[in-house]
Amino acid sequence: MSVKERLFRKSGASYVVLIDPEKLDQATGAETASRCSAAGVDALFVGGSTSDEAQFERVVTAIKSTSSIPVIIFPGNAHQIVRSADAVLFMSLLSGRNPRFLIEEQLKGVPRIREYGLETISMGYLLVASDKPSAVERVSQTTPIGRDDNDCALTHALAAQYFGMDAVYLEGGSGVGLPVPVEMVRHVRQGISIPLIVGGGIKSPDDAAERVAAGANVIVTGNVLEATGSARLLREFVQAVR
Ligand code: 1GP
Repeated sequence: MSVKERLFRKSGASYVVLIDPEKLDQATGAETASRCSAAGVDALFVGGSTSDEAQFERVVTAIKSTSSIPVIIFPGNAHQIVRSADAVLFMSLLSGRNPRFLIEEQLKGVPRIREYGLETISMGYLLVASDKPSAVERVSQTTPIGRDDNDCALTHALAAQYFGMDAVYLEGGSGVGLPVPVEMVRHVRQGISIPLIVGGGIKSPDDAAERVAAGANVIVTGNVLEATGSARLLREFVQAVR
C-alpha cells in the first residue's frame, strides 16, 4: 500500500504528528517516533524552517531505523528532500503569490526526488490567518487567507483539485493561538472531493474532533506534543481523530 493510501483512509480520519528536526536530536526524534507509533499515530510529517540538511537526514534516518511509522517530508525548502524518508509532500503555497514557494523551490527539489525514487503526494498548501503572523507567513512573505473568507479558501482549494493535486492543506501556522475555523473547514470540505488536511494551532483533542466532524481527513499537530510530550495526550488525540 502506498503512503498516500495509508494517509488518506477510505473511512475515518488520520492523525499526523509534525516533528521539526531543528528542535530535537536523533535520539529524541527516534524516541518520539516510537511513542507516536505505539499510540497509533498514522504518520509523521518531518519538516521545519531549518536548512541544515545533515541534521535533517540524521533525524529522519534515526526515526526510520527504530520505527515503522511512515515518515513524510513536509519540506520548508528543497534542502529537506532526503533519501531515507518514505514520501514527500510535493506542495505549492497556492494562497500566496511568491514564485519561490509556488514553483521555484519545487523545481530545485525535483532532481533529488527523482534520484531517490521518493513517493510524492501533491498538495495545495493554503495559509489561513490566525491571531498573529505565523512563521510561514514571515518566511514566505505572503498574505494569508482571511479567517472569515470561506469562499476565498474554497476557490483556492478547488484550484488545487482542478490542478489534479492529491490533497489540500488548510494551515493555520505552527504555534498560533487560533486554529483554522471549523466553519471554513466545513465550507471547503463541502466544495471539494479531494482529501483535506488541517493543522496549525490545534491544542486539544476537542479542537481536533471538531475539525474532523466538519470534514477534515487528516489532523496535524506539532507544538502541543512538543510542549507536553505526554503519551496519554497522544492517545487522546488518536481517539478524538478516529
Ligand atoms: C504546522 O500544522 C502544523 O504546519 C502544526 O502546527 O505546531 O501549531 O500544532 P502546530
